[in-house]
Formats: sequence, C-alpha cells, structure tokens
Amino acid sequence: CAIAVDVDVNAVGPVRCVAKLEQLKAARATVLGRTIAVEIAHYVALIRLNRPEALNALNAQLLTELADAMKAADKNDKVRCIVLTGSEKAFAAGADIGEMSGKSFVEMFESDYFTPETDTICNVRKPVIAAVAGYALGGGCELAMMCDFIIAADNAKFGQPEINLGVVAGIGGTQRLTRFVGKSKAMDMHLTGRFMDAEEAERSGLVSRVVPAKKLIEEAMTAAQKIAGKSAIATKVVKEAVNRSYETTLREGILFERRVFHALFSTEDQKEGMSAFLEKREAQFRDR
Ligand code: DAK
Repeated sequence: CAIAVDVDVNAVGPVRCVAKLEQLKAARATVLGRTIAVEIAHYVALIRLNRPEALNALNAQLLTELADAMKAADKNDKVRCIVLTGSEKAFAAGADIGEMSGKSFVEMFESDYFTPETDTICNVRKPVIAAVAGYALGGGCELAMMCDFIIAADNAKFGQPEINLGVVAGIGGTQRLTRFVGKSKAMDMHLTGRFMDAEEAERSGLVSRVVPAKKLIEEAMTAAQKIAGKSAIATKVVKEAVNRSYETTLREGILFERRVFHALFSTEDQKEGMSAFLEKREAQFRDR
C-alpha cells in the first residue's frame, strides 16, 4: 500500500523555532499504511510502527512499508527530521518469529532476508531519532540502533534474545551493540539474552536520554524540531561524519571530518551561522 507523505502543513521555509505541541497537533496530517502510520507536521515526520497484535514484530510487510516511508520522507521537502516510534508497550519485539521459523537456509539466502529494507533505512540522509518505549528486542533493538540516536522512555527494555531461539542477531546487533556498549556488556546481552532497562541503557551509552513514558513523543518531537531548524546541509554532514567513526579507522574518520569541515566554508549557511553569532541574532539558514 502506497505511503504518500507529501502533506502541506502551511509552513514555509525552514523551521525557525520549536513549535508548541498544540500547534503541532493542529497542523498534523496522517497517512496510514497497514503496519505503520506516518504523521508530518512542522518539518518532522513521525513514523509509528503499528502491529499491536504482535508487539510490532518486524515482518516483511512492515519492513517494506517502513523502508518506503523512510525513503519518501528523505525525499520530501517538508521533512527535515524523522522520528521513528512504536507503542507504549513495544517499540518492536523483534523480527516476526512466525514468519521466519519455517524458512530454509536457501530461502533466507536467496531472498537476502531483510537486507534491501534495512539498507534503505540505513541510507536515509536526514537525521532519524528512535523514540523507544517498552520492548526493543532482537530486530527491534537493531532497528533502534540503525537510527541516529535513541531517546528512551523510562519503561524501555532493550535486548538481543535471539540466543533463546537458537540463532544470533541478524541485522547488525552483534556489531552495533558492541560499538555502543562495549564488548563485555554486548557479550552479556547476546549470550544470556537478558534485557537491559532504560537506566542501564543510558548509563551504557546505548541511549542519549531517558524521559517519562508519557512525555516520550513530546520530547522526541521537540528534539526533532530543534534539528529541523538547523542547516539541512550541516545536519547531513554531521550524520555522515559521526557515522564514519563506526565505519572506518580513527585516522580516516578524522581526515573525513576535517575535509567536510573545510567544505562547509563553501556554503552560505556557514557564513550566515557565524555572522549571526557575531551579530548576536538568530541564524536564518537557507540550506545553501
Ligand atoms: N514475533 C512474532 N510474534 C511476537 C513476537 C515476535 N518477535 N513477540 C511477541 N509476539 C506476539 C506474541 O506471540 C503474542 O501473540 P498472541 O499469542 O497474542 O497471538 C503477542 O505478540 C503478545 O506477546 P506476549 O503475549 O508474549 O506478551 P508478553 O507481554 O507476555 O511478553 C515479550 C512480551 C516481548 C517478552 C514476549 O512477547 C517475547 O519474548 N517476545 C519475543 C522476543 C524475541 O525473542 N525477540 C527476538 C526475535 S528474533 C535477520 C533479520 C532479523 C533477525 C535475525 C536475522 N536476517 C536479515 C538475517 C532478528 C531476529 C529476531 O528479532
């Protein structure tokens, strides 16, 4: 089912300030898929996973719809930041065990199970925040880690319990969790299958902050709107540069950072941002 996310919310030009929640609700436009819902307002796309009957377990349909929605949001001029969330009970309780259980090696290998969808999600160039409440397990934890940062509700529970099913994480969990929390804790999580609560997740560097569950969306939208007000060129460059720290050596990463820093001096937004600071006024970024 098509996920069209081009919705006019009567906002012109980059976001200058954080909109109030009431304004956000008033301007909200919703597009529903069968397993996700997309709302766009004030330059933020809020994508909700919506398979409550299976705690948002990731099946082929959900991941296809999610990848389509992410791609559309990445292309949409009215979106400058994306928030990905689930329900209060579950961000996502993992890949859909029912869908996977009977598959053979050949079926998994030939379909390259979930690779095109997760590649699409990881290739989004706009900033993506995961707003996680409840369970983020297995593929759910891995999906949250594919986002640029995670804001957790105080009821969030993270885990890689694939070991209990006789398998191993398959969409980045052994690699990303280890980079987030270090080898010892990652081994503990993957080998025992235990869950980590929000407080431990924040302490370990898996999430950037923990907020009360009732305020999760408000906090994530406020952060997203703040990002939406920055230069879109600079936010994409930040994303590429920080991701380099995972994907290459320190030496190469620092060289990449230096080069993109130099390159930003060719933009009007750099001149505007620095002039605005010196003139003690708010910057008016134009994404040029
Ligand atoms: N898949 C399918 N259905 C699930 C599910 C899942 N992962 N998790 C929950 N559900 C369903 C339950 O079956 C139940 O359905 P009904 O029985 O009502 O029809 C419904 O959601 C509510 O769940 P519970 O009744 O179990 O709810 P509780 O509150 O009692 O327990 C729970 C919540 C999250 C602790 C429990 O549901 C649970 O342990 N769920 C499974 C968690 C898990 O093992 N997750 C890891 C799955 S494996 C790969 C790509 C991806 C992956 C691997 C490879 N490749 C590309 C190579 C990823 C693998 C995984 O994620």
